[in-house]
Amino acid sequence: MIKTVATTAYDDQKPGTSGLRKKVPHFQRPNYVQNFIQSIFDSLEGFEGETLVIGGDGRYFNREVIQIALRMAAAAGFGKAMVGRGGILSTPAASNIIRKYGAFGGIILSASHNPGGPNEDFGIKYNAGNGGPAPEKLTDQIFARTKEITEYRILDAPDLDLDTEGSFDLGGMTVEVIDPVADYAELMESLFDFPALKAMFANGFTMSMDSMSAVTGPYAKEILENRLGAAPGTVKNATPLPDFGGHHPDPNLVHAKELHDLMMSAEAPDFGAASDGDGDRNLIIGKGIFISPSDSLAMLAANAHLAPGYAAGLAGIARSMPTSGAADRVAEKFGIGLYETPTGWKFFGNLLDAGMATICGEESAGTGSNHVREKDGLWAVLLWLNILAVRGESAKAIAEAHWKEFGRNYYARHDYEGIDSEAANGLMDALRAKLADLPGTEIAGLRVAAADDFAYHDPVDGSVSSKQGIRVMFEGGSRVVFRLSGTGTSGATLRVYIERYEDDPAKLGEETQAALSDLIAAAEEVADISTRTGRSEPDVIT
Ligand code: G16
Repeated sequence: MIKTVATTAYDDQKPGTSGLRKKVPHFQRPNYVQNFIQSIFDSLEGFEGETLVIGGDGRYFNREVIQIALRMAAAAGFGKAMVGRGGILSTPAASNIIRKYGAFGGIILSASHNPGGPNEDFGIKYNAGNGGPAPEKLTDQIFARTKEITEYRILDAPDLDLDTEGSFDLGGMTVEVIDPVADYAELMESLFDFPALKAMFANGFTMSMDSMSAVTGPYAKEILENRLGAAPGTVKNATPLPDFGGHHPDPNLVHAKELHDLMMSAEAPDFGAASDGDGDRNLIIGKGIFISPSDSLAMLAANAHLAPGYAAGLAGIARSMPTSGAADRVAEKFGIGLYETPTGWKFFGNLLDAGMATICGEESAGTGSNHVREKDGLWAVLLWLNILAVRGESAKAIAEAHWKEFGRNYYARHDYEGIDSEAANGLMDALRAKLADLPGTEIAGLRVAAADDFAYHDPVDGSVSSKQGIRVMFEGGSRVVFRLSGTGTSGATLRVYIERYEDDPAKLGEETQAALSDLIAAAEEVADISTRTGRSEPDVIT
């Protein structure tokens, strides 16, 4: 029986950079989940009898919300729901399932790299039939709907057993509980030279993969250890836990410090990698060298043709605006398009669908390609492995050769987390107000060449997204970029992105923060960071 339940609208269900993210107790408010899911369905058309994919990263509250989503999907008229066993689907795996089985769309439950647990973060996002995050037009519609919703519809039925694979009936809708890993592993096998990787491991190649007690554990174990023959134990923290073992499942140098320390030690294996809560981010650390996400994008793009799936070359490269310009030089060399988008994977979807870009990447530890419509942590790891296998060189040697050929974009991101929202907005407003006067002036000894608030004109659908980050560009090609994060759940997070290009062969091996010190001073001076935020130092530097 379908019940129609009266509800009261909330005014804070605006999806951010990647869906709606809040603390678990916030999601547990009366009908908070139901309102948002109904608002998604109310904003879609033509899904009667179609398939909906549902899965999440296994964090606390995942199972409860999947049961609600299933009952609401049945009430809304979906014909079928595909759910990962145990409610598990990594974000890239969900994107693949949507595409492979021609689903109408999918609901992915995750707050990505944010911590999990009864008082930590949860999230819900909708992905469209191309497998990618809902475009802004749709998230705006969903938000508008959440503000006026008065009722939702739900099937009155008991919970389904999500731990047994098979087909079940739920009020006339078929629920198929599927193996979360198999389709994804098959896709990876179609893109990369598994026999070559197998041979590399058989010849003694060693690696450490930190799955951070998050969703990629079962994927990484199956692919690296079972299919490619990496030594048992190669994948660390391989069991997804609802609270990620109490850690932040964020693959950066702060939260994956153990891996970093190992990779810098005498006992380091040949290669190190990590992924995040929902499996779409990656961290790449070679023996003795951290590869920044921006550099990783450029190096993967420069070498992708060495993997079977990309042997025909790339159609183009896309990167988010705050990501360094390292990939631009690769695109220039290959004579292919380079697209600069706002932060948020959703902006790559049109370029990928139109065949304009093959590889995309972001400074926030995300890289991916046209194989799905999400960034993909394990994909990046496997592409690196494929390149290492073909070139027979270390990651360090490959990085150094890359810098020699293309020059090096020294790059860092400074995050000021959980700052007062008003102070953060005040800082951005003040910067915005002086943009027109900055060109020609000197800041901390550097002359400003240009300054603007980045706006994106989508070349495919003509849509315009403005206010996407403030750029202060200096003579010589260096820049600082300021934006507020769209993924935090408490207060505001100010991100300051700092970049300097260097092609003097004698200056390619500097320590990053030292190489950027004048720009760091300029960022402080132009934005008054310490006075406005009350912080003398960033919380996280990546
Ligand atoms: C999400 C988005 C990414 C974005 C990142 C950081 O990643 O999918 O496109 O780069 O957030 O966004 P912000 O700077 O606004 O916090 P994830 O891995 O959290 O889904």
